[in-house]
Parts: sequence; C-alpha cells; structure tokens
Amino acid sequence: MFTRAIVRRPAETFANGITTSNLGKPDYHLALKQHDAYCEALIKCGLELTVLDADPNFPDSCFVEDTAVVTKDFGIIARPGDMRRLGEEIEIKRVLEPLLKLYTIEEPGKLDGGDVMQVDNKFYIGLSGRTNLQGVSQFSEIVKQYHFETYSIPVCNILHFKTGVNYLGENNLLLHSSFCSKDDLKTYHQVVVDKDEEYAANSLRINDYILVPKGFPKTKLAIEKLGYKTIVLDLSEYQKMDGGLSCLSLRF
Ligand code: CIR
Repeated sequence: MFTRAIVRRPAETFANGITTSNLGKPDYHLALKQHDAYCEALIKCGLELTVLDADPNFPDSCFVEDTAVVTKDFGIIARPGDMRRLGEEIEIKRVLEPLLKLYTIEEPGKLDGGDVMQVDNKFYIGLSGRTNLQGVSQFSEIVKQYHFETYSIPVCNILHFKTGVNYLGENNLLLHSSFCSKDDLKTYHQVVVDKDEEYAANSLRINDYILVPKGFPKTKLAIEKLGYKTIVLDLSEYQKMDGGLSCLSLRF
C-alpha cells in the first residue's frame, strides 16, 4: 500500500519542455486543471500529498517520477539522462531527505525514474536513451543491500521503459504490442494494449485503483475485466509533452 505521494505543479514555462510528440503546444491553464484532478485522484486512492511549487527554470519539473525512485525504506536520487533536466532532482532530494534514507546516482551514471519499474522485490530497469549501464549498475548495487533483485531491459523506440510497460499487480503487466523486450517479461500475464491506444500502457496502479488516461476505452475495459476499479484522468496537455500518468508523481 502507498500512503504518500509527491507532485509538483507545472510551471508557466511548461510548453518549453522536451517533446517529440507533434501534438501541438500545451494549454497551461488546462494543464493546471488536469493537475488538480490528478491530485484529487491520488487523494481518493488514500495518499497524503506533498505538492511542490512550480519551478519555471525547469519546464519539465512536474514530471517528478524521473527525479527519484522511492520505496518505504529508502530513496535513490536519479541523475537525469537529458542534461536539460539536470538540477530538477535537487528540490526532490531536499523534500525526501527528512523522510527516507537517500542514495544518489553519480556521474557518469544516468538514470530516469521513468525507466524503473518495481514488482515486489524486483526492479526492472530500462536501458533507454535516458538511462545508461553505469546508472543501472549503481542502482543495482544500492538496492542489493535491501535484498532487491534487478534486471536490465533494453528499451527501443519509446522514451522510458514505463512509457510502454506497467505492472498492475497480481502478475498482470500492461504493455505495448511492439515493446521490443517482451520476451524478457514473459513470466507475467501480458495485457497487450491496442496499437491505437498505446498511450494507455502508462496506466498506474495505486492501492485499490488503476488510474487510466482518458480516451482509451479498450484498455480501460481490459483492465476492468481483470477485476480492477479504474479512475479516468484527462492528461491531454501532458501527452503533448511526452509525459504520462506515472510521471506526475512519486509514490511510496
Ligand atoms: C521529458 O522528455 O523528459 C519530458 N518532457 C517528459 C517526461 C516524462 N516522464 C516519464 O515518462 N517518466
């Protein structure tokens, strides 16, 4: 069970962030409204929220998931794989320091939290454009002392590992049909997202609910057929900036 989450308000510079989506410029006021609804959903899932102020110096800083990996016992401060985001992690470190024992990924390691998926006592770490082998090996050394196993998974054609793969619980894994390392994850029951709904592969389990992005009815139905309750959230403005549901919070 998660009890807490950290989120960060999008800044008015949000539209200057990194994107490859070609979906147009995000509407800042709509992004704020969608962020409010996201926060309400986390509260409905039973989480106590820490809402950090926006930082206009970092247009991508609302995507807090990339800046750290957190568990109940410890946190790992990431080292962003895109230099334009280097520095976002400083505020997250300041907030987590009183709460958790912290470790840090050091240069030349690069690791984005969006590449790390936890399944019970295992961490799957995507080797993407943002996370390198040094990052994975530093991460593995840290979590070994807490008796976690780690597996590195090649990621191709998507931004982060969790852009394409997310664990729902009860051995169910939601993933893109074209995910290039499917065979590395074949011990899971794979729930394959239709080609025209790939954004919904980044749906997020929080306690008794699965948060699903709005506009992907087939994926929502597939998740509900597995017996889960869903909460639908409109994330159109974050999708324009290559961000998904999981990216907007750190849960622990
Ligand atoms: C970026 O390119 O870094 C941001 N515009 C989007 C980050 C999304 N984060 C995630 O998938 N974990």
